[in-house]
Amino acid sequence: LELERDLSRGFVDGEFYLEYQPIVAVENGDVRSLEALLRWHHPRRGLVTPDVFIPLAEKTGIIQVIGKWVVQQACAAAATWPAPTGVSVNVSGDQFKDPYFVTHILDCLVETGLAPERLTIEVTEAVFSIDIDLVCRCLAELRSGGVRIALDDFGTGFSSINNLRLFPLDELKIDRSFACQMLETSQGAKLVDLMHKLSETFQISTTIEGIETKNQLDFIKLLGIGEAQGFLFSKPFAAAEALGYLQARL
Ligand code: G
Ligand code: G
Ligand code: NA
Ligand code: MN
Repeated sequence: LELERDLSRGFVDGEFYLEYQPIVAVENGDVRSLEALLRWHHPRRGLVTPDVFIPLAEKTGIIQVIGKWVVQQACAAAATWPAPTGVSVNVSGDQFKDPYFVTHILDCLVETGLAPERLTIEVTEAVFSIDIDLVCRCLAELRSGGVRIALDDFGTGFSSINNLRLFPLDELKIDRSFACQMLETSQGAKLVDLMHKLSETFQISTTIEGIETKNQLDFIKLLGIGEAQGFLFSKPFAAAEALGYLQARL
């Protein structure tokens, strides 16, 4: 309850900030995008993670305001990065309820000069429990504006294969829990292969999260998975480090 009350004060006081984590091409390690990850430095509790505060921000409704800020910050940052490196932004289902959700994102692109194809909006399957028609319409509008759409945490929670058919998607992110199990059991490996094939069937590119070891990287290369994210490549880093990180890899 204390955290819930503190959200809006903390936001106004500038306690929220973004970190970025690379999404790389499996074949050559090229950085395709940096995923923006929201953090809250609480004055007494220290770092509060999004798993804790996003549900609270949804409950209080302040997610709308914070979510807008995240898109704005991420687009402004990415506009300073060497093209074609993109930025991936997580959005909460509640943000779709804002009638200006799509307009705001497209406006951010115009204002920052970021090419739309350099922005990826990440949604989880939870968004589909909001209002399927609304979400579908918004995603289609964003996509026709050139913005990419990724389905995050695939394979967990509300997963339905039908979502791949119903929603306009460019990227499927296999949840990191699958990367952990991948080399432990043959079923784990088969599941990852299957999800990747499913994604290919729908002409969607595959990203796997949570790659931590060289063995895991070798295995996903073998499967033909296009993109990956995880501690093997980089942990999330401060926004101020993003440009240097990218320039060092040119
Ligand atoms: O990086 P970390 O483990 O803290 O991320 C935890 C979860 O929080 C992830 O599922 C991530 O998608 C989500 N998340 C991170 N930043 C944002 C954000 O800006 N908005 C929303 N809605 N979710 C976010
Ligand atoms: O749900 P989402 O995929 O957006 O969550 C991103 C979260 O996963 C971040 O908190 C990030 O720190 C964490 N993460 C990223 N890469 C790895 C990894 O290789 N291993 C583990 N355990 N966590 C990771
Ligand atoms: Na994400
Ligand atoms: Mn995820």
